[in-house]
Amino acid sequence: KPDDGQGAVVAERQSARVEPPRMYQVVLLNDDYTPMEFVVMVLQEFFQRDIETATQIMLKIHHEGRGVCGVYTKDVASTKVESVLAAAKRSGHPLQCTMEAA
Ligand code: TYC
Repeated sequence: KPDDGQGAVVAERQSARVEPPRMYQVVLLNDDYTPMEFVVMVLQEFFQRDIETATQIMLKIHHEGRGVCGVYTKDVASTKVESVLAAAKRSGHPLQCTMEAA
């Protein structure tokens, strides 16, 4: 009996359904004014980093100009960027935070 093609269609739909979501890096940018302690606090508070890892990431940003804080789905990354920018603004620091496709 000839193949009606339904199996392939179902298989295709199933594989499409489990495609992993696109991921986004949340990136912090260096500046000359934001205190190092504030950046470490941000990395602990919003990115669940322990103090040693947070300090390492902060220093990498300080020396290299930018650094990845974490990789998340689009909605989570976007919320983290907004939270960081709000906290920086509230504290009067010029800290900049962006997201980019991983
Ligand atoms: N460069 C800042 C200073 O010397 C520290 C800093 C690190 C600022 C990381 C922003 O994303 C940043 N106080």
